[in-house]
Amino acid sequence: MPRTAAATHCPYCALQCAMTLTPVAPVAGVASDASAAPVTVAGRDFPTNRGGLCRKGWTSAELLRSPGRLTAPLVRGDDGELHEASWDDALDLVATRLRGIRSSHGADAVGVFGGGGLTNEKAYLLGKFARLALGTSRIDYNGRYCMSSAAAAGNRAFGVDRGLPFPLEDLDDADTILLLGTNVGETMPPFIGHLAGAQAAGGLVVVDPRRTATAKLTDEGRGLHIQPVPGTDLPLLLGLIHLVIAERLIDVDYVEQRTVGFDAVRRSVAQWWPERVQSVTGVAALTLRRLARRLAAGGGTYILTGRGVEQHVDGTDTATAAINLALLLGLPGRAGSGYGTLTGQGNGQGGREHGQKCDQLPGYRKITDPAARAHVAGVWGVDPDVIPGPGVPAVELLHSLGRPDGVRALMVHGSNLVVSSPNVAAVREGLARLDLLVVCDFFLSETGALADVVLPITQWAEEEGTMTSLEGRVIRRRRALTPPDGVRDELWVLAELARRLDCTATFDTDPEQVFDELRRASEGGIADYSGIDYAMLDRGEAAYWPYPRGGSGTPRLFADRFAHDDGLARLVAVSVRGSARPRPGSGELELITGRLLEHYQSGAQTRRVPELLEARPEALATMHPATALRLGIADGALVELANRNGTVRCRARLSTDVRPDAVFLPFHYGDVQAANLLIGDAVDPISSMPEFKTGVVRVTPLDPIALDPHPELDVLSEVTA
Ligand SMILES: Nc1nc2c(c(=O)[nH]1)N[C@H]1C(S)=C(S)[C@@H](COP(=O)(O)OP(=O)(O)OC[C@H]3O[C@@H](n4cnc5c(=O)[nH]c(N)nc54)[C@H](O)[C@@H]3O)O[C@H]1N2
Ligand SMILES: Nc1nc2c(c(=O)[nH]1)N[C@H]1C(S)=C(S)[C@@H](COP(=O)(O)OP(=O)(O)OC[C@H]3O[C@@H](n4cnc5c(=O)[nH]c(N)nc54)[C@H](O)[C@@H]3O)O[C@H]1N2
Ligand code: SF4
Ligand SMILES: [Mo]
Repeated sequence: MPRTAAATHCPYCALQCAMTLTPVAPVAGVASDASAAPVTVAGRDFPTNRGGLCRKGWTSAELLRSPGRLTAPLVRGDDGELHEASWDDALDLVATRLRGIRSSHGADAVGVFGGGGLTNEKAYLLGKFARLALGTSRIDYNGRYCMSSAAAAGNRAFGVDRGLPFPLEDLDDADTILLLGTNVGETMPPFIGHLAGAQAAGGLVVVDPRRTATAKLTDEGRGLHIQPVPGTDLPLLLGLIHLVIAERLIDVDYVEQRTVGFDAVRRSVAQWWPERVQSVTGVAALTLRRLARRLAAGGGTYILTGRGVEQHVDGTDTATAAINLALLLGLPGRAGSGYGTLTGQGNGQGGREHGQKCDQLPGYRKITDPAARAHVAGVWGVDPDVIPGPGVPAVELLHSLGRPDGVRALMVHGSNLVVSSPNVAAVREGLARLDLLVVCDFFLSETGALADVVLPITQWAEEEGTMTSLEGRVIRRRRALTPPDGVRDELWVLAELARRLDCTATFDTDPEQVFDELRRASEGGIADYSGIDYAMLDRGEAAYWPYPRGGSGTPRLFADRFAHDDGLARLVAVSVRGSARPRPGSGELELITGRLLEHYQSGAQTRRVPELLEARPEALATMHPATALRLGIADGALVELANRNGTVRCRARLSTDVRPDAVFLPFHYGDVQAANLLIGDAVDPISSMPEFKTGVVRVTPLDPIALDPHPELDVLSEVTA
């Protein structure tokens, strides 16, 4: 085991806080606890986290020797149970079954579902594996649930999708920061250090239907919390655009010199005068006027979006409206001001650049572009015709599971999709219809538990690689310790399967070699990594893409031009579609889903950390006490949340932080507590983003006696035990 400390980054979110992992030396004569963390975690100074970590980061090492860690492949036997198997047997079985399914049903009968937590190397190799070893077009990933709307809006407006076109430190000096639908106080706690300047200037503005930890940062004159009706951010932003135009607050020179499309945008907001916006969003016209003037006051203004405004069927248009507002105020590319979106997953940025998206080749290239295909085919040493065409986005891929002409075998790398996908009841049925489900993971997640074969892999502290943070900065993940016997590196798993599938293309298993190949594949693309190498990252150089060979990268994009050929940004007129949002009927509440500080995503990892599970053992439906009183629900009572998609059973928590017309449910839990039982199949027509943040539910108290015996109560008592 390496005994020196490793300078690496957190396994979880896109802030990628820097940490140092130091192996724990065994103490002579003292028996060590096999499940104890084998490394200690310390925060490391870095511009984004400045030595800070959140509770998830501090406890991350506990997963390395967690009792539930998988250390041998699992194969489902004739008895219907999963049994340990050798690697050779498990991989031979997967390869044989994949070949059979492919020869009977065609290459597109095999699907791949990737993840934004994979290193750049894994994400790149997974895309190559799908296209060459499986020959399938059917690959997509969980970033579709996360960044797709913001990405679509950014590409459309700026010609490039780098979440933050400036370093986080730039926020420190801002007078005004508008946070739209993001709760960084819980989702990226060290981030809030960068809000202190705006708070001191009284200019932190948080738009969230809940009074979140982040909203509370605006208390005592440090800013403004706006609590709109959920799902009304688009009219809210159209109203702000109307106001900045009507009150002549726009930066006329900037709009003339750096953008196109102003007239259409002006016309499109004509109808959104403040009083009308007030009637739709519940936000007072006076507040809107104050906000418009504040945003235009100069002194440094930033507008940032998060999932709260993006995960709707009009998410791309809402992000576009936020960009339009920023462009009219002349913010993007101006020193000390800007627009950005906060990428979520650890490698949510790099994961959306190197080919696990159904329509994409490495370097953020379009799979339909003949020149892109020819370039990548050259790097891969294949004929361009061998590379399949575009596949289908995640929700459509999941709909096709086990259907005639659909996907019959699915490989999952980095997602617990039976908890985190919309309409999880239908996803469970789809997975049950499959001929083969293969899950690569370090724990038996809810999805893994349904698999035919589970392949155990190394965790972050046991592997080398690169991640691209929310700033578009490429950073090094470094190995701090030897993995347990029996687990394998994911690159090795892909290479071994490719070999067994007789794929003649190269599948390197050394991360640095894979990165070197990724660099060549990305060369000349939008996300060009060709000038970045491990040696410079190891020297501590800050590398932001695009970073062409022989050139350099920059933390600040757009200073002189945008990425469209003419260098101009596009103002794109968007409008409220009548049917975009279901409205609650009588007896119904707006459903808000989102995150808690202690849990990460589907909870597959954090529900296995004792301290985090203890802090947040079960899903709680949070509602206003007045609403609860009206519905006859006491604090802590069992409730049922139901709509036409499904039913969730959990306990209620009462808090005035939620609007009286809404109920908040975190999505970190499985079984009967899975929030996504309540989320339907609708997606944004441009990005295919599911509407995780839009829904209506009927909430009713459950009589515990009448319910007995009900299996879902066992689930609840198990987690609370
Ligand atoms: N603790 C923790 N941190 C995480 C993660 C995690 O699972 N747990 N996941 C990471 C990932 S992948 C992501 S994408 C990020 C997400 O980070 P955020 O975007 O900050 O997280 P969410 O909680 O999904 O949503 C943010 C807020 O949107 C609000 N919201 C809901 N509906 C609406 C609406 O209609 N309008 C507005 N304006 N707001 C609304 C919710 O009340 C919520 O407070 O977090 C990352 N960090
Ligand atoms: N209702 C509702 N649903 C949501 C959201 C919401 O706000 N509301 N948010 C959505 C968002 S933004 C996101 S990002 C998704 C995320 O939801 P998921 O896609 O389910 O993400 P995770 O829970 O992080 O699952 C990752 C799985 O992969 C494993 N894993 C981690 N690293 C690796 C690796 O390197 N290789 C492999 N093979 N496995 C690995 C983990 O152990 C875990 O089991 O959920 C979405 N679902
Ligand atoms: S904020 Fe994100 S990256 Fe930082 S410690 Fe927490 S989970 Fe890890
Ligand atoms: Mo995400």
